[in-house]
This record gives sequence, structure tokens and C-alpha cells, in this order.
Amino acid sequence: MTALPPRQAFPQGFLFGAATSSYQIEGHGFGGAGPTHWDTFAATPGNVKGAETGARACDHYHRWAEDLDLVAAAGFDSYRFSTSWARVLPEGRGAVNAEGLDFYDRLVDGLLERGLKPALTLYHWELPAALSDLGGWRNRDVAQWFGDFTRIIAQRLGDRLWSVAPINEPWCVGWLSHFLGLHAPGLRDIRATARAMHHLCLAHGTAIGVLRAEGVSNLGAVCNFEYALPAEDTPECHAATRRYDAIFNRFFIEAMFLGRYPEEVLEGFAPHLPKGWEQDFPTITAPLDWFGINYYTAKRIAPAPGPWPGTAERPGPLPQTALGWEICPEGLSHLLIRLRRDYTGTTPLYITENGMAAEDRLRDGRCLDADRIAYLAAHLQACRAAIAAGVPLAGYYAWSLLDNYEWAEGYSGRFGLVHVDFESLQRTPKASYHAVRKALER
Ligand code: IFM
Repeated sequence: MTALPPRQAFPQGFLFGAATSSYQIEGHGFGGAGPTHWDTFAATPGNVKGAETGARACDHYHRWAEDLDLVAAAGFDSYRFSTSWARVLPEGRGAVNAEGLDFYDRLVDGLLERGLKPALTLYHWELPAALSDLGGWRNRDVAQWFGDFTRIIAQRLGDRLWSVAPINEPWCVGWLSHFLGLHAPGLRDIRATARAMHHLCLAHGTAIGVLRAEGVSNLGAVCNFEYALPAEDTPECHAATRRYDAIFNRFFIEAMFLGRYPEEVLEGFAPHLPKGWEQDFPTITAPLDWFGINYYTAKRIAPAPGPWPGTAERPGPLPQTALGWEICPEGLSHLLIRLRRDYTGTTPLYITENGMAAEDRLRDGRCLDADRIAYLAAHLQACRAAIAAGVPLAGYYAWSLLDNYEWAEGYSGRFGLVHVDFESLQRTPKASYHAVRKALER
């Protein structure tokens, strides 16, 4: 069986963590949280496998202490988690749900008691339904609403957080949810997409400004990236790949670091962006202390008939995960080297998510996920290759601590280092968890 590279194979101080998100594990039905657009999206036929929701999920809301014990016992240095906007502000604005804020307060203290660095993401996709009613990410006011939510969190938790990022994977919140319609709110509309993607950038910059004003430090951003390759070596495939890459990989990082949107995206977005969008870049480019990269897969791109962007995905030759994602660790080193060169320079980088879905089953009380160990080993080696090439990579978070609610896949996409039985809610560390624990020994 492949072994994970040990802690000692990385530079001194390199940080290892496990990542989760609120709606995917907490149990949104507990503790007075307000409804979110994921609840209504899931309740609409055809959107989510089995119409499953995060109402109970892993019941982390009640079992958080046991879960943090698992993080600490694995030898991780940090835990990446998120705050649910609707748990703290059930209507998205106005009255605070004290029980919700207290929950995160206990969680942060619980992390510190266990010697774990709390790495917070403010928003990991569960928009309060009341704000969705007002247009959600399509409404420019969302930046201010998000800023107000950020201030509440900063004032309560800011003194104890190790790091903060405003929004997880803005591509998913924008493109996947408003253009492809595969995540809440399930729209397929270019005007909605252009506006949502711009407002995500504005909300990101607004939140960074609020956090700095509240004295919170170590602020970053977390975007997802795919290694985009032409399906064939033709000019048409190369052109389609450039468009795909500009939308997926360049839009947000280019806005944050260079204060512009890629020309290839403006070809489609220009008529639909909100008036005066260019004036928002001073807010969007608020300086960052670090940048987080979520990486899972490569994509083979070909042209497609029809309107912009005219791109299609083709199957590739590499082995795939249970969700059909090609396993391509070299794509990670390639992206890291490229992002450092084109955007982030000396800014420290973190892998804020990386992992794979597998059809994990318990047999005799054990889950032998050798495929996940091989996946993690190969991607950690890709990190080492990037470090050797001069990339200032400072840490790696595995996605995810627990099997959890995998959005439109319901509970079928298991990404955890720890198996969760969704009937009994029993946690069972998988072989990958034990492999991580061994690799992280000091
Ligand atoms: O489960 C998700 C997570 O919420 C965001 N990044 C990708 C993961 C796997 O799909």
C-alpha cells in the first residue's frame, strides 16, 4: 500500500489540516437556524439525489467535541470550518440567533483547547432563504449584507481565529449555481451569472475591509481550480480551453490580484455586468495575506455549438473517482507554479481542499480506502514538487474530515477520512485517517 509522505518531508512549519463546512455536517435543522436556499433547492424535484438535505447531516451540531477530538488525534495542526449565515442570522439580516453564535464560540474554544488553529470560512454556500427572495447574489446589496454578517462574526470570534477567508469557491456560487443550474439557486441565466460573479468579488473585498477594520488578521481567499486541457490538439480545442480556463481558473484570482476580468470572459459577460462594475476593483483588490487553492481534478475541453462560451467536456484517459473526476496530481503542481507566476508572487499559498469521493463501505467495522491513501499521497507529492520549484506553499488541508452532505449528490459522495453511518451517525476512522495520523507523527 502507498504511504503518505511524512511531515518531515515538508518544510519546517508546513501546516496540515482537515476541512469541513457548516451545511454539510452540522445538521441545519438544529439550533434555530433559518431556512437556506439549499433547503428549497433540495425540496424541488430533480435537483438533489433523493431530495436529501442538510437538516441532520452528521449532527456535528451536537457531536462537535467528538469530531474535534478526531481532528486532534490525527495530529492535524489546523481545522478549516465555516459559519452558516442563516444559523447566525436566520433572516440573513437583523436579529441574531444567540444560540447559533454561541455554537461557533464553543467550537472555536474547543479547537484552541485541543491545540488546533481555527481556519474560518465565512460563507460556504448556504445563503439565507430570505436573502435569496431578494435576488441573493444577483442583488448588489448582498455585498453589504455579507459585510454586516462578517462584522458580527469578527466581533464575536475574531480575537481567537487563526485565519479567515470570506467565500469558499466563488466559481461554484457563481457559475455552477447561476449558469449551469446545478447548485442552489439552480438558475441558468447569463445575466444572473455575470451579476452574481461580480457581486461575489465585491462581497469578498467588502468582507476583507470589515475584517481589517475589526482588527482580524491573516486574511485570505479560497478559490477552486481545475487543470484544463484541450481534448484534442486542434486550434478549436485550444480556443475552447482558453475560454473554459478564463471562466473557471482566472476570473476570481485575476479580479483579486490584478483588478480586472479576463477578456475571454468579458466576451460573454460585458452586456450583462452591472453598471459601473469597473469602479469596484479598489474594493475587490484589498490585499490578502494568503491565498487558498481547492484542487480535485483535470478537465478535457472541446468546442460546443451554440452561444458563448461554447465549451464542452470530454472524458479523459486517467482513472476516476466515484464521482467520475479524473485523478491528475500533476495538474496540481502545474497550477501552483502557474498561479504563483501569474498572480500571487510571494503571497503564501495553501491547499485548502483536496481529496476524493469513493464508495467506501464498512467491513467488519473497518474501511480500507487504499484508493484515497494513494490519491492523497500523489497530491502531497505534487505539493512537494511545487515547493521544490519555488512555490511558497505553506500548508495542506484534506477534504474532508467526515463523510458528509455532498450537495446535489446527497449523501452518496463520500469524501471523509472518517466514515459516517448516516443512520446511527457512528464515526469510524478509515484506513486513510490512520495513514494520515502516521504521516503526521512528530
Ligand atoms: O464537498 C465539496 C465542498 O463543499 C467544496 N469543494 C468541493 C467539495 C467536493 O465536491
